[in-house]
Amino acid sequence: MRKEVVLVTGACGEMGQALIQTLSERGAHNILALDVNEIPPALRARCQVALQGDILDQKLLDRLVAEFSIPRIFHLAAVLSTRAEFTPEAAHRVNVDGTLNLLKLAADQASWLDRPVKFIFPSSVASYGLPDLETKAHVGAVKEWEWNVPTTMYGCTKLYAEHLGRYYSRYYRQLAARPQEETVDFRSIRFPGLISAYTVPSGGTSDYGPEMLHAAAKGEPYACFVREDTTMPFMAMPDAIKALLMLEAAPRERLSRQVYNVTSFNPSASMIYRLVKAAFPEAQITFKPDLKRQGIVDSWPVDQDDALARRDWDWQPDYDQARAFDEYLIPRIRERYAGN
Ligand code: AKB
Repeated sequence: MRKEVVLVTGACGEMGQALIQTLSERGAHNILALDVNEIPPALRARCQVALQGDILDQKLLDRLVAEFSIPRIFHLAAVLSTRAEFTPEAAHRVNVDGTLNLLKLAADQASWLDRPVKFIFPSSVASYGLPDLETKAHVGAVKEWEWNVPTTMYGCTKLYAEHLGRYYSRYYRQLAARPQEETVDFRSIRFPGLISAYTVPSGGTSDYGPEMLHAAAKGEPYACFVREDTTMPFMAMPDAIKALLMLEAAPRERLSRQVYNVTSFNPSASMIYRLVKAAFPEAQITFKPDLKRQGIVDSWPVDQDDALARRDWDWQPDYDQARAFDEYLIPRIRERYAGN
């Protein structure tokens, strides 16, 4: 008999770590964590199996299919927006070919299990692309089907992976004599920038928010790489994990779409600066825009309209801007760096 597990790819990433912590606190003892980096002992302790490996390694994925029954997949592994611009083709391989491998694995699993396999996929605000600041100001909060013209390789791969998910869940092997009955139950969330009190992102373009905060808490100087007026949506990490698990648990018949926006607050960079300064008055923060990374954030909307997530699966963030900073980020970050 194959052991039943919940597969989490990108386990060592910011979202992976937070998700595994929450799943294990909720009593999941059957987590199979996969990451291209070595999984640290504290995270490993929360998992039944922790594997270092590449989602592009077909032999490894075949081994997983042979050894495990996998009815739930959180496919979080990805190369983020800034990093992807330096190696677009490599990012495409990880974000698209890697996702394709996982979707194929999910379809095979569904056929073995004779029931749908849940495939939860974090997409991003980077799936949107606005041509200029005037349009960005004019458009405001975007709906899921608007402005799907990303300007980054990361955004292109996220948008395309959403389409692949839709394809695998509805049309995979559509011309076969006997189409597979049970397929992939693909559900995706377009996340805004995420801010965690415990981890610092790497390779993203929304990183200026978390970097400003963590640098201030560590007493390190920080040069913010976007202009003070730069505005995009953000969310505290606990809400991101809550959203993933809520969408996963939502009854399928209530879902009118496969891809949903979620959001929480959308401060300007100068607002983040003020919130950080209020908590850490000694913080040495300057603004030194990097025109190229600035261009990426300028192409992202000021906000996302998450009305459909609220309607279909009762989404609501626990942390608005004030609560995120006052009750989660600032106190937890103080604890995290206390004594440093
Ligand atoms: C990035 O900046 O690449 C990510 C994202 C907005 O999805 N944080």
